[in-house]
Amino acid sequence: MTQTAEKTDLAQIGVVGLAVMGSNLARNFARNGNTVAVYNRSPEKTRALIAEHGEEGHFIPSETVEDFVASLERPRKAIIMVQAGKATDAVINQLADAMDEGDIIIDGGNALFTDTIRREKEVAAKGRHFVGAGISGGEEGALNGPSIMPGGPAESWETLGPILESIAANVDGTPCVTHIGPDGAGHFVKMVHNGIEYADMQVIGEAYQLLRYGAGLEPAEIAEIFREWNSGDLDSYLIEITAEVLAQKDPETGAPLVDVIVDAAGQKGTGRWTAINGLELGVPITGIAESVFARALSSSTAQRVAAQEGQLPSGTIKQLDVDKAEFIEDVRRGLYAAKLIAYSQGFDEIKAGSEEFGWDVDPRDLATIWRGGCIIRAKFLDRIREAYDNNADLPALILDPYFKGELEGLIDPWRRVVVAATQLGLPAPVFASSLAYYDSLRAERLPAALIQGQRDFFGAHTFKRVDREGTFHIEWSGDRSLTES
Ligand code: NBP
Repeated sequence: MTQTAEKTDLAQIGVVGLAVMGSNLARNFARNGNTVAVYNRSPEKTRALIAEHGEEGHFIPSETVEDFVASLERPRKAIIMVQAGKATDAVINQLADAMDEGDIIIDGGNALFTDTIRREKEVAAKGRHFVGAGISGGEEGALNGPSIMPGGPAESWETLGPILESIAANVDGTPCVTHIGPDGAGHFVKMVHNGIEYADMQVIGEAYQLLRYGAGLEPAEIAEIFREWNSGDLDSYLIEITAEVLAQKDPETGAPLVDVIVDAAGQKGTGRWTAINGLELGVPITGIAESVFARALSSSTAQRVAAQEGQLPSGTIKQLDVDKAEFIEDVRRGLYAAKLIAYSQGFDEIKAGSEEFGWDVDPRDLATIWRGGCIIRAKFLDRIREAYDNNADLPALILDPYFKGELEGLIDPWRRVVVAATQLGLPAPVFASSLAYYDSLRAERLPAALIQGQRDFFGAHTFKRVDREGTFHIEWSGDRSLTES
């Protein structure tokens, strides 16, 4: 069993599931001085990991769950990196049966937080600890330093914390991992992180679309623009990789790669979960929801083909009546504004979820651990941290004085871009819906008053008055007098 272990007879951590994420995570643990127990359902993956990377550190490979568990130091700590859903449940049960009181099972997959809440109860009933940990950064992050969002019991963090800190990304000496809160808190926060990622990617996509088909720029030119943007307020991983993708030529045809990729965006579900949860909690996460819809629309091939073949009218405004350089700068500013809204809404959802489930999540922690390793890492997360440092009860991120100041210079360009996109018939759902959200928040009066009137008319749902307390109804089908209930 102990083929490559030299440092110690037992492993400090184990990894179950050695597909791309699990094997990279195991290598990361090993490279950082930990002895790592590894196990995969099909032994070929375990053997391949040891054959290809065994020399990177100390591994203890096993071909049965029992041997794997026996190779772990107590309290045993095992991270599951298998397919989300039934596979995760199956592995949790196997581990819980083979482990002892006080051992820690960590689910590092993208589980739905309600599953994590359920699993935590089930595992706790067997006397084991269960930690649902969101891990962001994809394959590259798993290998070189992810951002990790562990939930679960606080006492498990005491044992687990140092070992997770040893592999997490590190920014200015601070590891991108901290205990987020009890049971499902970690996976909830990871879910919203992914939702923000959807919105960020969509708004970048919209900016590209506007520059390409509004300003008539070529992908290589737009790549340069994104490269430049990456040195300012928008400095972030997603902007950086956007420049890379846009600059890439198709190795087969030499055409811009973006032109040979089918324009139907895939999704694995975390963005959809974030949108559904936003609806359930009553939190307007318009940027995230629009991004999920935009991906769904992009993949609605039959409808898109029919709409193109039927040649739905586009209107007659074709020319962009703005200076190209000014338009590019407007798009940059509009992108920054819409991105701020997406993050602000995401933090709102986390606050609402934390209150609903009693997690006491600290938004400052997220701004800290998302600065490195994860897909939404961005320079302005430092500013988000400062915003919550200055006021932990900030009603909305965009109400922080720094961000309010930033928005001052963004509003007019943002409006101009939305107008231009509308006139040109270029879809920019996140640019536009974020602006509508922003204006709704600012509005002194919303048409909700009229909606309350309509609801009272057809359903006697009653309404409240602006001038005194109480609940009121108009006798709509009678004498239209006011009654108080
Ligand atoms: P996959 O999600 O592709 O899962 C493959 C792994 O699951 C293999 O090790 C497979 O074992 C194992 N497995 C399955 Br399928 N059914 C099993 C069962 N009933 N019992 C035991 N093992 C089973 O792997 P991945 O892409 O590395 O992702 C792992 C987790 O990390 C997922 O939850 C994913 O959502 C999450 N995640 C992925 C990324 C990413 O960028 N890929 C990023 C962040 C999080 P086998 O070899 O025997 O078939």
